[in-house]
Amino acid sequence: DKQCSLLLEFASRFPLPHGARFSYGTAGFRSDGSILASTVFRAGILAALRSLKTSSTVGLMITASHNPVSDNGVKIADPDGGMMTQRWEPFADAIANAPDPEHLLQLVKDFVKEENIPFGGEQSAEVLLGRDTRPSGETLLKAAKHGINAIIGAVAVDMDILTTPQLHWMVRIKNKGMPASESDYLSQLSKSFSCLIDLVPKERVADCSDTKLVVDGANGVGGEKLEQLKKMLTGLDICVRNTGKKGEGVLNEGCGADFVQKEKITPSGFGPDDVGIRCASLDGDADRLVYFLISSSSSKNIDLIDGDKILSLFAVFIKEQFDILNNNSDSDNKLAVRIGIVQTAYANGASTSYLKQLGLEVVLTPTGVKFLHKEAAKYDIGIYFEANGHGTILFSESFLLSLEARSKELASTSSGSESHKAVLRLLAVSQLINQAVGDALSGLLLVEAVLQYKGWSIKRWNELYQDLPSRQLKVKVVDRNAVVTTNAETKVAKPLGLQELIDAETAKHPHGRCFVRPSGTEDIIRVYAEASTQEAADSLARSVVQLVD
Ligand code: 16G
Ligand code: ZN
Repeated sequence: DKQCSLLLEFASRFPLPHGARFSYGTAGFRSDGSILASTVFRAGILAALRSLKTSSTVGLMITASHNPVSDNGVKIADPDGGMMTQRWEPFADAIANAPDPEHLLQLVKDFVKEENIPFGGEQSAEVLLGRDTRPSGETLLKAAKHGINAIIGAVAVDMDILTTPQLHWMVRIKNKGMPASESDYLSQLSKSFSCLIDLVPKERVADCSDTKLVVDGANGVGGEKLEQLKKMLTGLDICVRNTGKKGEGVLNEGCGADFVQKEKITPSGFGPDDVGIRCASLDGDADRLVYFLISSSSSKNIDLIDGDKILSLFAVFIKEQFDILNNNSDSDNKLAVRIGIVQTAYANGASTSYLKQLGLEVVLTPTGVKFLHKEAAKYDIGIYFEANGHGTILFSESFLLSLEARSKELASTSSGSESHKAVLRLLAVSQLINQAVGDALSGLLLVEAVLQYKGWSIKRWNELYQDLPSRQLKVKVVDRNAVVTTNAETKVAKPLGLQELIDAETAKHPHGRCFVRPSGTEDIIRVYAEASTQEAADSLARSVVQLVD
């Protein structure tokens, strides 16, 4: 019929590159940008089917995040703005690797039958498309459009260059029936930020002279968007470097959140003049954020303030609002809340101890946003972060309703009271922070607002706890899947006996902690070790590398 011949015709224009294999990993499909057209075309089909299945708008983002500029990738955002359901990943893999148009069509036909997808033009579908600043993005975006247009009834809406979290936000907000353009996004962020700043206690405003912030934009899309956002903000003096403008440098090269977090040295464009100043780094698609402090002009070393410490800052702030609220309420009017902190095995042990000491519930999940996000969604307020700087805060719908009700009640009984302000701050956080996915721009504004609220310098923030020395190494292996982990990647299940060897090695090092896991993005095994001294962490990591090799 018409649908089948359309799909066959379009597919024939995007042949599978010879010998290539694609897998929808932790962050979607990723590869060299030059061989991705067929994959992105097929991801377009996937997105259109996802939209048909859910009768909602979905998103398709073309980015390879912190990877080199020649790489690219594609991932799908589900109707709630989160990552595409894992249940569909096997189908994604299957169509990406279908050898020819006929096989592709057959896979699609089988799948729509199995999933009961209204197929053949009975229903309409909508896919929002975004891409980062990579040069290969423009052609790949066209391939995605073809994929979407190969499904009758599906419409592609090109949102042009966006950060990954902007696209996820738009999908989420659009499906709530609210205005979801880029300017809606920017105004929601700037409004909720200024609301938080207005709620900074008067006696602390004097401590907030330290408004200067220098941001490394990774020469990617984030720098460009931050330039736009900063025009809408007051009370903050933001200087963006590595904006990606001509002549400033190459995307992610010697800069960006991934570089800064892994290398722990100053990114390009930063130097002795920045000693003592609050600095932050975004990654190439602006879904990761880290802060850093250059403490000496004679060294490239930095004090890194990673995702764990951003998480801790947020946790302190949110917990404090509940303390204010509940200390000022009589016993039968307290607002019960379940706050959950979600980390991965990469979280520095010192951060986990610190958070537990605050009396918070901490759980670990495997690496990858989809796992953390899902766990955080189980709480009234779930705060998740990976050490690499990806994270956000989730408020459950029902808890937001009770916060709003409380806010109304307080507005009539004790407007302007400390309790009222605490509730307003929490509501502003729920507006500022991107609830679809980790977002460096909204995270950065929340960090800035909380620092002003606390009257804290970056140095004071960094002193919340002291990171345990750690070391990450990688081992090239023939088959990374030979290593199978369990307990949120903290233990090895296979090969048998390896965990006992790691345990024995770890026991030799004071405060030792060590785990190994197959990377979800590269053909390697990663080794992480932590101990009371850097030498011990290094030696533990090195000995465990020997065990894996
Ligand atoms: C991807 C993940 C990130 C994770 C990283 C681990 C998303 C959107 N991104 O970038 O969360 O930390 O992979 O990489 O899920 P690895 O498996 O190579 O260590
Ligand atoms: Zn990223």
